[in-house]
Amino acid sequence: MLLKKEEIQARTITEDGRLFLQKAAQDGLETVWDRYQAQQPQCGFCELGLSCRNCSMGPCRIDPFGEGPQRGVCGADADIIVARNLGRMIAAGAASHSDHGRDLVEVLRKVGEGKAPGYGIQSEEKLRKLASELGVAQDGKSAEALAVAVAEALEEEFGTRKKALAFVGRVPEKRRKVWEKLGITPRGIDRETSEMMHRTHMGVDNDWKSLLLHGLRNALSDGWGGSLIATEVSDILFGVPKPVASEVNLRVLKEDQVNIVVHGHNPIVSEMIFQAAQDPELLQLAEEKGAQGINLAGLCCTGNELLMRRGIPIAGNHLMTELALSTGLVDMMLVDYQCIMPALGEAARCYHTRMVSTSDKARYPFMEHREFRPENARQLARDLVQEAVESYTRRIPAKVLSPPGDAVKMMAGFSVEAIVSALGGSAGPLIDAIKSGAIQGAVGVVGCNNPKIRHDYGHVTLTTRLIQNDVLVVDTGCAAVAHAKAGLKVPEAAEKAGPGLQQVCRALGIPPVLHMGSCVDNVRIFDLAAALAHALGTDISDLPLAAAAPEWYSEKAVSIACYAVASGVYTVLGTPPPIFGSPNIVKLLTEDLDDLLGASFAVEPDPTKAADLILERIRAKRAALGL
Ligand code: XCC
Ligand code: SF4
Repeated sequence: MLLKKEEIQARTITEDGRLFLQKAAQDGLETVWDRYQAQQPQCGFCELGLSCRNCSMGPCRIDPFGEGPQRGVCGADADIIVARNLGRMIAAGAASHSDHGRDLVEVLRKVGEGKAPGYGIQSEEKLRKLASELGVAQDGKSAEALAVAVAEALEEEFGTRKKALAFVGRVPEKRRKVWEKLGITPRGIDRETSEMMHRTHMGVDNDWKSLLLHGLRNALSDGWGGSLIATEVSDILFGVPKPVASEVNLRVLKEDQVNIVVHGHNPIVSEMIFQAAQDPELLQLAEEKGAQGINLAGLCCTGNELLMRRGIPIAGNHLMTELALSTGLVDMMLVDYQCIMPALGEAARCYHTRMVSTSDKARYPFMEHREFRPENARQLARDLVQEAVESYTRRIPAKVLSPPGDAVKMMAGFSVEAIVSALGGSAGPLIDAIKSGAIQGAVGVVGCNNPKIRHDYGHVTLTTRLIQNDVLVVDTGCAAVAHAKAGLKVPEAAEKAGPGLQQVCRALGIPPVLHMGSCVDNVRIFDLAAALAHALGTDISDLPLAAAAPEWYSEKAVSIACYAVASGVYTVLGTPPPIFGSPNIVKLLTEDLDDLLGASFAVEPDPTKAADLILERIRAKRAALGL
């Protein structure tokens, strides 16, 4: 059934999205938007966070109108139930990022042990830096020996033996004191998540405030632990990102080439596919089959990882993953984990696309499973690229629609190291620009897409308004892809910025919106914020900074938002989190946290209003600094 024009326009602001929503409908493909519609109305108790199924005396729900039951079977009230549910969301998000980090540590160790052919140490400098930060002796150790020792020290971060995670040392002292006072210094990555699961079991922590405080600690174990490890070890293994030019949207898929799309999060798989896709023998094979080459493209965060380090083009963000298949041009899609909709395998059956899952812990219906391990990754990647070439010959011409026009140009690769070097070697010029008011402040616009919000509208509207007001935007994840598609990531986009920011961008040759990577790379933003705070001798919460997740959907985003606020950064959420069943918790998170942490949450689905909230906050922080 064809979709009405208005329906399509209401779903997405993107041109390629609109075209392929119709194509998908023509092909009879069900999308995330169709399923979202079929779910209406969604459960009001769950939306408010007022349902609980933590035990088998339940499930229970609290009547928000005060007429029905106000306690679960165990006696838990609205505050306890909302806090427990939020706590478990944080735990799931922190666990996801941190388990991703752990997989990288495993590869680092195997590289050191010589058991991971094809992988290597791309940044020995970062390895050595991390070693000294972790107190690992370097005395003449080879890079390989050091990799093993550093991996061992990182493994300790996951455990239960420490009083504080090593990377808490990067946090400004004032902030560390705040955490100590509140008792939320993260101790062990797995410990905090495990403790959250314990506390939220029936009959354990029934004080909603203490539950939420532990939620912050759990989130900090992600931000200054699991995610940070994921980013640092990725940099060691695959290189520290540097500014790189690339392209974005579905037009990066090429009709005359073998298209391999990587989707998921962990660069362990995508980097090996990247290597294999350049193998001269495989390129030769592609040519023999009539293809002009092997075209690798990314989706979601593993796409961002490849984009940041290799300039590999990106086909789209979260809500585009099904639509990418509907081009009929994807010869193989390789997935690892997180944000891979279980619907994808079945969707691909409409086309010739080979769907391959690669991680033992992430299986999907209608996908074939080919297990990647450090030991076999190089060979398996080669095999799979070869199979993708075979798959190219089985395209179904009647199902192919090549997106017309050109992809949008973009720039990525802004690691902290790259930003500092663009500034001429220190953060000084950035601080000067903030002091002079040329740049009013900086905001991290991050997070997902969500069919509850018009696709990309939240990101692009918010960010455009911020840069117009001389606020530098840094971004990651699906937000970063949205901004790129909207053309905000080329140096010429400076013309869309206010006069001050425009001048800074032109002088440095950078876009007004800087791509800092995948979602684990949000830690880069906090590294930068901590460095600025150090340089000024203040706390992060004193700086004119903010964060926003206008279209978030994932539990990981909840963890990120919580460590952002706990680190001292005011954070505005577009999609309402399931907390509104507890007025006490809403008040704590949106008001009282300001006194405790110097930062709080706001919930504002309208991105224009969200921008105004942020601008107001930045003005207040500037005034307090006497700027
Ligand atoms: Fe997933 Fe990371 Fe969200 Fe995008 S932004 S939908 S978490 S891919 Ni991470
Ligand atoms: Fe119900 Fe309490 Fe069990 Fe939750 S923990 S399901 S509120 S009895």
